[in-house]
Amino acid sequence: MRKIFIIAGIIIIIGVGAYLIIKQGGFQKKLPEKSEPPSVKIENFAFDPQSIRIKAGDILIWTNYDTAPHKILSDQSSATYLPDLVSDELSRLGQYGYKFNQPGTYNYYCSIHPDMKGTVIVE
Ligand SMILES: [Cu+2]
Repeated sequence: MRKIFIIAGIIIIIGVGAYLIIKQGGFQKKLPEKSEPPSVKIENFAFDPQSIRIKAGDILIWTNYDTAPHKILSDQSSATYLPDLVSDELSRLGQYGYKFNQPGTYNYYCSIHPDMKGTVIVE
């Protein structure tokens, strides 16, 4: 008879312990945050965000959501002109990626619509 109480006690303790662990999310392994590459949307003839902050070594991805084509070009009049930052004409859903290696502030624009301007701040 005594054995039954001991076994019942053990079962209750295990049950309560398991409940507390589950409640605290002990069994839910937190997945590391997905590190999506930084990205800029081209939409309605504008860069969104217009100014983006990234880390040195990051690859920034531009995606064109307009039906009109856009072409990304580094600002030649800027002290931080990047001669190799130049995309093809991006058609709808076309993408361009550029790896920023050096910290600094980089201005770019769309060579088809020069009023479209954007800034990349590399930290
Ligand atoms: Cu454009």
